[in-house]
Formats: sequence, structure tokens, C-alpha cells
Amino acid sequence: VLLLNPMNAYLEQELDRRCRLVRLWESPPDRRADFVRAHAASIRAVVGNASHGVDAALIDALPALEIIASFSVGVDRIDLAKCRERGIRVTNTPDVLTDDVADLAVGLAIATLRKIPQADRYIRAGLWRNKGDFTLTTRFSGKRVGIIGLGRIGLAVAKRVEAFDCPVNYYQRTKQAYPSYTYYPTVVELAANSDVLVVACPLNAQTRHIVNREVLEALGPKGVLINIGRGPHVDEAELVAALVDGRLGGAGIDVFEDEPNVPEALFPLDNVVLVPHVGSATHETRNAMADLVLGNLEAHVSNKPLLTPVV
Ligand code: 8YV
Repeated sequence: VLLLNPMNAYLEQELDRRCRLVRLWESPPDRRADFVRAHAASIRAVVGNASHGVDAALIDALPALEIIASFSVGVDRIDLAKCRERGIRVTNTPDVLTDDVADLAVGLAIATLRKIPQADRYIRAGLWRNKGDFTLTTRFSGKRVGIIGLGRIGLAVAKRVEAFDCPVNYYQRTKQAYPSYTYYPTVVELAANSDVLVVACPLNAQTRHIVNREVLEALGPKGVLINIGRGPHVDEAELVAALVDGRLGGAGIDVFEDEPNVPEALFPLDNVVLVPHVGSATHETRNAMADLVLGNLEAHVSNKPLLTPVV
């Protein structure tokens, strides 16, 4: 098994115990191609994650590759077409992370509107004592929440915000049978009719920059964008410009276009809450994701049905 980066200690320990583990990062970056070539004949599986994908070049370099088990639900960094062509199986880690990612979406919405991190910084800077009360903020309960992508995570967000008396709107390519949620056929219409817009769809060619300038304009100077999907769902340059110019009310962002690089223009902004791609980052979920990766690999070598197949 080729492990692309040190993503989880428990996963690594179990892989080490159950198979012959090759750690890609043990080779210096400029020697990786030679390193892969030296191990290529024996590598039957690759384990990557949301930030370490498997492209066509790596697949081509591994003639014995049978399965890619991703430590992520998103498989946007895996060349799925190439896998289909070569008969390579692909698995991901759905369901086990849904609750945590949805929790973070709601947490970011509340943190952004109620300025929780800013209020925390206010105390730490000694300003409560010296300058008095913190500024007034904006209510979350009852706000119209628009969800792009009513899949597993989108639905979990919807269920949570219903408890805050938020009307739920959504965009999806096709209308679903949810009588209590309002469907909009375009993201612009969804944004125009929402106070908080949550990105919760998978990243693919159709959803890249699904949040563009027009969508941000429709969301408007009181609207808040929450991105717990992928950085490239949003035109980040347009997002930064809209926030800097005050054309967008605020944003709570977990994912960025060029992680771990975050546009520094966001740092001084008081209407933005930034977290470093932590949607699934709890002990509970990461252990469950590791177990799914291990279970998929085990099923594959025992000729049993894969637990969570993508290809
Ligand atoms: C992780 C994710 O950040 O599941 C996904 O698609 O983005 C995350 O759960 C990552 O893959 C963990 O290393």
C-alpha cells in the first residue's frame, strides 16, 4: 500500500500492521518519481485524501495498481476516468463525516453572524475592560438558508437549521421531493432568496466556481457565504473583492482554492471567520474514516463487495 501523506496516525499504524506500507513522503520531493518507480511493481493500493490525490501520471506509474482508497468523501483529486479505463477500483468515506461537516457549517454561520471569534479576540486583547461592550451582531435564528447541493451533507445542514426556525431553500440540478424545502432552478435565484448560502455539493467540472461574481452580488451586502465544500467551488478572487468592497455581508470558510494558502486580504476583515479545512477533523470521525479505508482494502483483497465504492 502506498500512503501519500501522513494523514492519520491510527490509519497509518493499522496499515503498517496489516500490509507492507510504503510512505511516499519519506522520499525527498525531487526524488519521488524514482521512489515510486522502485516500488511500482509491488504497489497494489494507494491511500490518499482530499489534498493528496491520484492523477493520471501516478496511475500510469503503477502498473500493479488495483484500488485507490481515499481518506475523504470528495474524490475530485482522483482521475476517475483513468481508473475506469484501467479497471482500478476507487472508494471514499461517505456518511461517517456527514454530521461533523454539517455541524461545522452551522457553527460557521453562527460564528460569522454573531462574531464569536471576534468577541473572543476582543476579550483577549483587553478591550472589554478598556473600551466597554462589544459591538452588536446579527441573529442567525429564522434566517433563510440556501443550500447548494441537497445530498448527504446538504440534507444534514437543512435538518439542523430547521431547528433554528430557518426556512430552507436549495439548488440542485434536479428538483427533489422535499415539500418543506423551496427549490430554485439556478444558484443566482437561490442566492437572491437566501440570507445564508451554504456550499455543500461535490466538486466537478459543472460545480467549479458555482459561486461566482453574479451569485455573490445576488447574495448581497447582508448575505453570508458558508463554504464547507471545496475551495474551487467559489471564485476566491471575486469573494475576496466582494468582502473587501462590502458587497457581501460576510463569510465562514473552511476550504480554499490553494490550501494551505489563504488570501491575506481576508486577514484584517472583521466579517469573516476562517478555519483550516477541519470539517471532518474530530477524533470520532477521523477514526471512522480510517476504519472505512481499512475495511475497503480488506474487502478488496478478500474478494468481497467494497463497503463504499465510487468506481
Ligand atoms: C478531509 C474532506 O479534509 O472528506 C473530504 O472530502 O475534505 C476531508 O474529510 C481529508 O480528506 C482528511 O485528510
